Amino acid sequence: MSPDAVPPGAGLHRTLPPGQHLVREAPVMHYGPVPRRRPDRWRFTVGGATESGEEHTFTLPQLLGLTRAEVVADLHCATGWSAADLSWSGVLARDVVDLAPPRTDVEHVLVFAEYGYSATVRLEDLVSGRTLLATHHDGAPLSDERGGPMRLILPHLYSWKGPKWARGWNYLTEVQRGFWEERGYHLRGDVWCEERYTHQE
Ligand SMILES: Nc1nc2c(c(=O)[nH]1)N[C@H]1C(S)=C(S)[C@@H](COP(=O)(O)O)O[C@H]1N2
Ligand SMILES: [Mo]
Repeated sequence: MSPDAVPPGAGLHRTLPPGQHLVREAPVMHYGPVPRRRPDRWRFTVGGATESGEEHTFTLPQLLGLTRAEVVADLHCATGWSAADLSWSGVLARDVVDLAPPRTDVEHVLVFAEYGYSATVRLEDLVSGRTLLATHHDGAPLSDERGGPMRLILPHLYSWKGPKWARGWNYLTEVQRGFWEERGYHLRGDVWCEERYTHQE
């Protein structure tokens, strides 16, 4: 058991997804360096197969002006740890989809972040009522290492599907695999169905 694993009986009695163990705190985990903030240049871009055929771009103040939403959710890393009851706030990804809608034949999006990180997400997962473009954690703005100014929180999928430093998504009419989906991980990644690996697709 890793040092920060919670011993059985010590904490909450909760149902974890299959194959996951509870840790007290989510370790900071990502591939590559933490990007430097450039608020003046920061844009969130929704492109690909949009309904209008045009790319939509949003500044951070524009996104911060949308209706605020709060989600309490666990983080489930595909390596096996889960951190429980993290509180996030931000704006619903669904509200951004409404402002920048896809064509009717779109089933997936490729969410992208700084430095070329990306994740494939089903459109139906993106528009779930609990999918958040989070700007805050525990009431404070997201730190650099936790993905500030914005990260995607998708509670029912493994957390690799939630890019930190998110910068937009492209609507796909043909499936395109993201960073981990190209490296052996599952296209959908539902934690409750334990969809970890490509060979399970
Ligand atoms: N941009 C980016 N976002 C990322 C990753 C990454 O490598 N790059 N890793 C993902 C993975 S695998 C996990 S488990 C979570 C970890 O979030 P945390 O550092 O807040 O614990 O970030 C996800 N988001
Ligand atoms: Mo992860």
